[in-house]
Amino acid sequence: MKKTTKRTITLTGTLAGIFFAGAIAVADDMGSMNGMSGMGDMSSGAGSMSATVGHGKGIVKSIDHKNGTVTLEHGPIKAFGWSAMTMTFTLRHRSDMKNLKKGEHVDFDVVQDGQGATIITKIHPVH
Ligand SMILES: [Cu+2]
Repeated sequence: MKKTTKRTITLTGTLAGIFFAGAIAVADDMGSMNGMSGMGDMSSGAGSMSATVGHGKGIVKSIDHKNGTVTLEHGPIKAFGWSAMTMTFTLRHRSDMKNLKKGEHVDFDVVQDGQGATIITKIHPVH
């Protein structure tokens, strides 16, 4: 009789312990899930910023083969809220330069690297 009571108490204690541990584990999971979703929001926000691609049309003003840049007089680029202006872009692919000539009309895609540089990822003459 005494033995049985003792075992029952021990068993109950163990079950309570498991349940308690389980409850903590669930709480931990929820905490980490919240943390992850928060980080996910942050990283997706930063990712979408750097992944924003602007589309523009312009005229080639000059090409700098040494530095791999091209200066364009370009129209508005809606994705970045830019108005028309003349500016210099870095070409992601230097091989694009050989398709460009001064005075030529071009279509281009541009991204910002987050460090002040504007990089043309695609550019081709419009005929
Ligand atoms: Cu510009």
